[in-house]
Amino acid sequence: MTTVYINKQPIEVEAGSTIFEAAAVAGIKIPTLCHVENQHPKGACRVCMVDVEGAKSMVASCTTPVSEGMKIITNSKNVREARKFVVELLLSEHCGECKTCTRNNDCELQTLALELGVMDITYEGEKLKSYIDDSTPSLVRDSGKCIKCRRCITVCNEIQGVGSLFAQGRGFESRVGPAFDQQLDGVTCVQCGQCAAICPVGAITEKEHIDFVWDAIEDPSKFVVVQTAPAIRAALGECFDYEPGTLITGKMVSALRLLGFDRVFDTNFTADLTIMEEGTELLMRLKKALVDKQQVALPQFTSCSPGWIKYAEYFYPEFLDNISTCKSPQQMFGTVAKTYYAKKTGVDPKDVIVVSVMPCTAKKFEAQRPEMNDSGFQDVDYVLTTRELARMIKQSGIDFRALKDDVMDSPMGSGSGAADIFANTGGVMEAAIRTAYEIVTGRELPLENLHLQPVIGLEGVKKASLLIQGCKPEWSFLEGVELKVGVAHGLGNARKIIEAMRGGEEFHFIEVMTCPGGCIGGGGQPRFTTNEIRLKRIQAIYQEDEGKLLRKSHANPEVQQIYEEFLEKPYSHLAHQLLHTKYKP
Ligand code: HC1
Repeated sequence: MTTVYINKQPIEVEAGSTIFEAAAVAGIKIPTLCHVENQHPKGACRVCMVDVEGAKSMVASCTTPVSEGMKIITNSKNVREARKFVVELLLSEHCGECKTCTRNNDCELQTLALELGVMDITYEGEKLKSYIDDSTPSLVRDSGKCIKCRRCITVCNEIQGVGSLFAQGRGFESRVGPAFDQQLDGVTCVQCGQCAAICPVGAITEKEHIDFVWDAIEDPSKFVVVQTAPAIRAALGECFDYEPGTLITGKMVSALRLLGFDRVFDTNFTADLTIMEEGTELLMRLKKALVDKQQVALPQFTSCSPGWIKYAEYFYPEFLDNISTCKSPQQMFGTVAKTYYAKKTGVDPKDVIVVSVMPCTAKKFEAQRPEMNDSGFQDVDYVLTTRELARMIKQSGIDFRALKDDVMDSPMGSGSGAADIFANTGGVMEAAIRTAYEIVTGRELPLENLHLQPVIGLEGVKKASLLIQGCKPEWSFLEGVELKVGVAHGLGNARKIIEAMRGGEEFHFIEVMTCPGGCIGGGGQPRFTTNEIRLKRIQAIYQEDEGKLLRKSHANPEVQQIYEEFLEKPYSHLAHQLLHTKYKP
């Protein structure tokens, strides 16, 4: 341990800590615009300046390690003036018009300027050029608002391992973006939006669908249905000042009705449907490999996270056959809304508009993929992020906190606890095992054994191995098989598990979620997500699961109903036609 003095108070910190970390231990907040949790500090923004006795000049606290007896001042006129100076310089070239910026009142630079008492920009000079890149369906970049803090570069390269954003140029000409000033659609961007979630200003944001959705709602010829992803219910409340991890499912349903949607449904319904289809697919692959001795692509990868699909297309096209052919629950929902539901209710499918509320920016891209039109129309029309839904609720003047709880419409509004946990890393795996166990053994999985502990939590790569015993006669080929499963969240971790696989490690089934923590940490979720917040959202999702009587996908009566009335059985011809797809390199 090392003893340092912060503002004259002695404090013991771990040797090798930075001043920034030591101050946090002492409960002192040092402002920063470039820090990324658990990542090597970059010292890019220079806002975290502190005085150190004996140093020639002020130092950036995030890159300066502590030493024994170091005397640090974090709060003095000098320090405050230095930070104010840095913020003024940033503002002097920043061409953000706060009044019309989507980040107004939610901007770290704006907040810091206010906190530091910046009332005037003394250094007015040339402004950055505003170059707008809206080349992808999901994201919009505005170079004029970029403060070059490099947080987006850190998440894109060091956490996601995608490598689409870099710093380039020098001095006033320096800028952040894809190499050689290309647009995002010209590089390997997977549109996960982790850059948009961590950007301190309005330089990278989701491409808004709000106005399209308002137009659809106000068009009397349209029947507008909305689906909400599992992760929304554990995070939307943060936009209305609830503590992270507060479940607001019932209020969310009420708000969606007040916004004017004709029906309010749950993506959880199709998450349960996904388990039926994806579980069947896995069992078929295993049968082909073990009984028919056919060459079959194993392990099977999950397919619900569109950033992961895009990542595999760019970096691991040789594994595309390993990805489950199931569409994601979002896309399955769109397809059955425009076929099964339209037919059942007598609405012309051409008039059905499907809106999704997703924690994910890449879902906007997924909805527009050319493969996603098996209903005869684009299956999902518009995708709102959690943040966009919050903006719509605020635009409409709804007092969210005062709303009463409501429930989703039926059918297609019921989801099991297994569907809820899709929102967390490890959740799809656990949901699949809950169902596969009962199908294969014919025995009920006791409630106390529902959680698959080794795949729960924020470890980047998780593994479990399950010995299959007591199979029904038709599944006897699985008797004694040790099922090996893996879970990765964050694309950097996906790379690790794939490389382990390439190195000879055996898996049968692997869940990959694009974003750290899974969808609860998606690029469209309320800012700013830390691991502490991720854990609180995860806790809320398990609370939702544990509070339900219905906790297994195959037991969902609405799922049983759609098979009886429409799809016939999992993996049927019609199910294959509507719910499955094939990704092309
Ligand atoms: Fe997800 Fe999914 S869980 S991908 O993380 O499979 O976005 O929440 O909706 O489609 O159900 C996201 C969340 C979401 C899909 C489901």
